[in-house]
Amino acid sequence: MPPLHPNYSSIAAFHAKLVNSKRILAVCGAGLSAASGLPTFRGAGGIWRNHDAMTLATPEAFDADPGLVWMFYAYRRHMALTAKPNPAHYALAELARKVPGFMCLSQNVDNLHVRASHPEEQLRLLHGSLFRIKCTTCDWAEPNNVDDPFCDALAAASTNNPKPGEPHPILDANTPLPSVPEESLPHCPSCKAGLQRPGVVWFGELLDMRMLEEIDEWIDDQKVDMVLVVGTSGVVWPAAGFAERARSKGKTSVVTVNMELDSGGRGARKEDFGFEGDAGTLLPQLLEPVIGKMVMREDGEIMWEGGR
Ligand code: BV8
Ligand code: ZN
Repeated sequence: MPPLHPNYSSIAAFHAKLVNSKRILAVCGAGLSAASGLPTFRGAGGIWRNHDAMTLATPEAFDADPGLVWMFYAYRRHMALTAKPNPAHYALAELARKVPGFMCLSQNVDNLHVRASHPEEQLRLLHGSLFRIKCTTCDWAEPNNVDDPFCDALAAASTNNPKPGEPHPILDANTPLPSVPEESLPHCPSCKAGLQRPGVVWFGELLDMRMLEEIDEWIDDQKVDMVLVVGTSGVVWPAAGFAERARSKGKTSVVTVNMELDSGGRGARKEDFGFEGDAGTLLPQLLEPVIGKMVMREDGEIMWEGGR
């Protein structure tokens, strides 16, 4: 279905808008980390053994079977630690350094933005982090725990796939999971009573209210020139609502970067843009006039040539 207006996927038209944009918001989802090899929630990646990932990301699932939910999270911690930030993470971090009026909101809990040295004052992790650990009962928390395995009882989640190219045994519903009794899981070192749990926001849980207020203040402060909506299905609230809120101050370009532009631009306004493909490849190209060309030095250091 042809886009409704000629500029929708025009990189030149997008670049013309980008270089004049002072306030840019990004709302990122699991598709941003796909190029780093991490599965998204929808599609094949969304199924963990025979569980829909969304059903495991709830307080009820954790209460019912903390061992199973912890095995799911321990596996995702291991995957995220093994993964590396991709060029899109680095491009967003460089955009933050070059555009002080850029704010990145991410739904991802994989810590890849932080590992790409994204300036922390221009990053909000809406749904927490796999590497923040907190107590189910008191306010004890450990901000950055990267132990892998997380504990002995969860060691099965931290093994690399013995048969690469085939599903990891832990993903195979026919391979029984080692049982993980609650007493084998780490308890809170402070109150002793609570269990340690992943410091992520589960479905049905509130996001950090102070953070939400800050985001609303940032959006409402002045006109937002551009919202980059990167690799997200836009299903989860309140994250899905920020792009429209940003429009309320005037001509804001909503720029969708997604493997599948499902609506093909239908419903897009004439100031909007849409680019179909892998965010890991597209984003560095789209942001080049401001961030320059990404160069990987011999020592693995990422440099940027040109740009602002
Ligand atoms: C809350 C952490 C108060 C855990 C996650 C209205 C208002 C408020 C709440 C609700 C509401 N309506 C419904 C609710 C309840 C719920 C909700 O939104 N439900 C949905 C399912 C309808 N929201 C909540 O519960 C939130 N809490 O608001 O509290 C409240 C509570 C109840 C009722 C009312 C009010 C808390 C939500 C946070 C949940 N925690 N993560 C964990 O990770 O385990 S969400 C989790 O799923 C991820 O963090 C992520 O946010 C989400 C998955 O979404 P995406 O990131 O978009 O990923 P997805 O796989 O869906 O899509 C990937 C996209 O990438 C696709 O479009 C694909 O095409 C594209 N793609 C793929 N590859 C690439 C690519 N794009 C580019 N390049 C590629 N290579
Ligand atoms: Zn405690």
